[in-house]
Amino acid sequence: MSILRARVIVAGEPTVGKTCLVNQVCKQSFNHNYMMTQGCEYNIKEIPLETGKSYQRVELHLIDIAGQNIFKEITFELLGKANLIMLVYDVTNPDTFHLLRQWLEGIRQQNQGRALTGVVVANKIDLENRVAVGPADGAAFAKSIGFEFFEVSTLQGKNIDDPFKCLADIFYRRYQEKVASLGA
Ligand SMILES: Nc1nc2c(ncn2[C@@H]2O[C@H](COP(=O)(O)OP(=O)(O)OP(=O)(O)O)[C@@H](O)[C@H]2O)c(=O)[nH]1
Ligand SMILES: [Mg+2]
Repeated sequence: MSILRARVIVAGEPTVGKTCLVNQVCKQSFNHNYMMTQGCEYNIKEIPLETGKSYQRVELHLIDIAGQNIFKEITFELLGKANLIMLVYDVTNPDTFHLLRQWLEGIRQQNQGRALTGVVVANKIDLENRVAVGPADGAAFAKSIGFEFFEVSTLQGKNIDDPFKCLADIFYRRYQEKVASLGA
């Protein structure tokens, strides 16, 4: 068995639910009150993978970045050395969706020369009556940047493990390709 480690940048506008999502997945806890992230928070999520041949573990090192502008100078450097990206928006707030392109640009600027991919996560789908960004738009955006798309409710725990599992799968596939190319 071997362990692969991936640095994942979790980014998006303030209050979209990044910290809640990470805490729900890593610690099974949900905070109803908004506790603004200052700078960044750091968590590790271990994902066991069924690879057919052997038992494989991927550790996602989650860098949960503060969305608030006031931290931008501090957080810019934290966007670097990324292996994967998780972009999160709030389905009730279209601005948080449209601003994901800017987040992606910022992350790309800090990771020049690295091939980056990841997932787009539409959060708060429990707020059914207030949905302002439909899944078709979310999926189209994700496709346009080569990312996978997931709809989740962190509050209800709905689908929350799926984007993390997907990131682990992507990372493992990439690792296998690298190993294959070295052996060739
Ligand atoms: N209804 C609902 N509320 C949620 C959901 N996920 C998070 N929230 C709420 O959204 C608010 C913001 O959550 P955070 O996780 O702190 O947001 P953040 O994206 O980390 O914000 P910054 O740290 O400022 O970047 C909190 O009040 C949460 O309780 C969800 O799936 N549904
Ligand atoms: Mg936060």
